[in-house]
Amino acid sequence: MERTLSIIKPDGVARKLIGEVVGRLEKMNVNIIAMKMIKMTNAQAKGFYAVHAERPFFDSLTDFMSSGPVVVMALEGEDVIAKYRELMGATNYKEAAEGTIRRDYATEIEKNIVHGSDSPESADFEINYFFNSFEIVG
Ligand code: FUP
Repeated sequence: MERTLSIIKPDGVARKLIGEVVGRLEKMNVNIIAMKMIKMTNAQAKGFYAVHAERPFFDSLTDFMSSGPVVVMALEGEDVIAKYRELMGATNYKEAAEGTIRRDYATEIEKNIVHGSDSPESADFEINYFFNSFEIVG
């Protein structure tokens, strides 16, 4: 069993795609074990994306991620990190496979609707960044 963090980003929430993303998750063999809507401060977004602090897109990305509400979820299932990243599609939506969330809905490399952890280590950091143990039903 593995866990991962999913975020429906401000563009996904603003475009009323919460149901679409959650619907796709529920069709996969994974369980949503935590879920809430929050609006990050800029500092919280910077803390979340600290691994990207030196990247040229860091300020723009963290401004965007704190620009409106997001839905954060913890998912659990077998091989869920890879499975969920497959459902999301490539970071650059133009390279994302047919039928993926990013291919279907992303409009820019930054505004790509969803986030997913990329390793067990980052999943652990990211889930604990947003949820305490009482909020996880797993
Ligand atoms: P991903 O794991 O697919 O979300 O991608 P990364 O962790 O590499 O990047 C995190 C976010 O930074 C992406 F979702 C979008 C943004 N980004 C840019 O804005 N420009 C880039 O060149 C790369 C990533």
